[in-house]
Amino acid sequence: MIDRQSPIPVYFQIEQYIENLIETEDLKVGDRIPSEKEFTEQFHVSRMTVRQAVMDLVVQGILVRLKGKGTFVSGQKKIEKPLTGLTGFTQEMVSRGLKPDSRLLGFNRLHPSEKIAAKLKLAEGQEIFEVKRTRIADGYPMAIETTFIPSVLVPELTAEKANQSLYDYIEKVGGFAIDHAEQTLEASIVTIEEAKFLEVPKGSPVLLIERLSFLKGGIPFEFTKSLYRADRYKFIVRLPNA
Ligand code: 16G
Repeated sequence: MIDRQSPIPVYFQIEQYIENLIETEDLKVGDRIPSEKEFTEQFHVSRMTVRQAVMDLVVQGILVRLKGKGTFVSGQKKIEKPLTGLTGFTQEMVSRGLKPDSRLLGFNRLHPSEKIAAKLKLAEGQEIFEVKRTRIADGYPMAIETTFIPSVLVPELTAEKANQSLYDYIEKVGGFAIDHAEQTLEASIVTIEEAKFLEVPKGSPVLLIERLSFLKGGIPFEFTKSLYRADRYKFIVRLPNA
């Protein structure tokens, strides 16, 4: 089963073997995978090699480790999010049948930095709300988002309201029509603090997305910095023939 002549590292071959068992449904969601000892005997490899393969799959969210019980197939596939179409987190999760939730990490009314003021086209002295949230789907942390909104647009915003859908609030309470957004996407890794909020090992990969969104008439209403877990998200772009 293991090809020692292959340039593909042995741990990676074991990873592929386990992924293949899941694909062919020899291992189903919720099944316990064989123990490190069983794999070591089956493949004649060291425990370290098996551990590396299993940990890689745990970090990707394909397997989940339960203390004292073993390692199981998690059944969590990556969320595939199209990069076209302007939707908010709450709307997106509901449309996938997942229960959206947020944990408020910070809520402040303050004077913006020059960078934020320029992005939101704010006049001197205008304030912003800064809302920092962990975004959760079905109980699992998916992203950390820091949103900046001009306070003049939503003067009555409170911490409690900011912990629900901001897009809903802007449209239903503010009475504004959300029009379009500009977005960038980069690779990044979490800080120690972010790792804690996202419940991932330190140094884990994330997708850093910055979004500047506009109301009808071209008024910028939010600048948001999002860190999406790279093991839970996959972004899809449709490319028409150029
Ligand atoms: C999404 C947006 C974020 C927006 C939020 C509103 C991305 C990368 N980011 O997470 O910019 O502020 O939705 O969601 O998609 P809400 O209506 O649930 O507060």
